[in-house]
Amino acid sequence: MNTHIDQAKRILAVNDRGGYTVPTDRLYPFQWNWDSAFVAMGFALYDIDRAYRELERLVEGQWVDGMIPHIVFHAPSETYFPGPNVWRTEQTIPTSGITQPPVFAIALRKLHEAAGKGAEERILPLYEAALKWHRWWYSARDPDGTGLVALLHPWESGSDNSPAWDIALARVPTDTDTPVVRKDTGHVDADMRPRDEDYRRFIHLVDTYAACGWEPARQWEKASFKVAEVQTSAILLKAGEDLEHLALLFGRTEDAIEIAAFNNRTRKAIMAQWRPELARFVSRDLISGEDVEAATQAGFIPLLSLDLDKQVADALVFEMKAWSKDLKVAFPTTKPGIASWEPKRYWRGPAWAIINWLLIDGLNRNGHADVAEELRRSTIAAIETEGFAEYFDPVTGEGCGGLGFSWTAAAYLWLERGALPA
Ligand code: 2M8
Repeated sequence: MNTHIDQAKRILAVNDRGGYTVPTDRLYPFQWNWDSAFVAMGFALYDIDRAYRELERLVEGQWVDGMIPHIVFHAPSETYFPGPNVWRTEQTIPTSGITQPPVFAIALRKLHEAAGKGAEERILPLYEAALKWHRWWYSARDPDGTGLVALLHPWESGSDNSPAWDIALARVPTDTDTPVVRKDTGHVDADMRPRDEDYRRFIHLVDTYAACGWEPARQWEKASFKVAEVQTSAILLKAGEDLEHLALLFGRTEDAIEIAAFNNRTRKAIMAQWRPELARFVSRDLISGEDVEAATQAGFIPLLSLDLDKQVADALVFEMKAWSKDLKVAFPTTKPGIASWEPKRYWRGPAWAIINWLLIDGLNRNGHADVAEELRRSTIAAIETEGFAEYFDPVTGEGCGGLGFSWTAAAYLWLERGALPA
């Protein structure tokens, strides 16, 4: 018996707060959106009931307009900032007012496959919730029908302080109505976290959107940060493919046609963001109209949801290998050696097991099973050596950030089973 598997399951049990899983104790004491989707896939390997429960509890926080918020504050806690009183969303169950990468429907398909026939009754409300959320993405975050969805806050990307936001975030003022009282730096080393200035801009955006009553059209108009983002769009497309698959299985032909139209639009739009000279896909800053050229992991995530020409896939893989050269743990979230590269600071360099999971699926999809297998093995080795850390310093391999981390445990359970196609 692999004791690491037992440990991973124990972490998920310890982080259970009653049908939902906190990312880690104290640092993140609530339910986070994309964390829960990854965790549900982990549970699906050995406890399908608990896997469904994770998603059901997340959906308790869904808004009437379809948005699934990035945090659901099921129970009070004083160990995190910003809490519900900063978000002021006035929902029955307190939630944040922004969203996070839509991994949900990817998880839903995996749960359905694990549950087998006869599980429709339980999955249908979750399917409906996912469809509502996908509609929200296209109406609220792509009102012009471009096919790329936009983020109005860096936290929506899940890659909070990525160098991808440096130019766009610098335009956001640092003044806030809400006092910024950070709690994160009381739990982990400040050198591993976003800077105070980043936090002031993050909260300035929260204040702005709260003043819009969290109404999507008003937020769109007032946003001083608006990025049509390639990683989120690629995840949305993969989730859209999985949702379309479920719609067809459930005989929901009209839904399937609607979802296929979303998917086709996004597929074409992401492809148009390929930049051969960079050997990466790029996001677009909707305020300046410029490409976001910062060298981050986001540029490779379209592997997950596009069937790329061999030439494009080979160029991406060549670039990924160049970034990974001499590292102890791939894949770095920023290109090593460039000015913004900080191997210990959160999303500015470290390797994250869940990003690797997405890349592994994408590499398998695009005919690079050998590179996928290498990344799978090195992710497993990093976790077995350092434990279930939030993320890893790619140079030293050191586990950093929060410990006993739920999505790292879920990724371990998933990746440990062997190289599986997406
Ligand atoms: C981190 O983000 C939160 C804000 O959502 C924070 O730093 O306070 C990110 O790593 C994000 O991707 C993740 O979902 C969250 C919980 O693990 O933590």
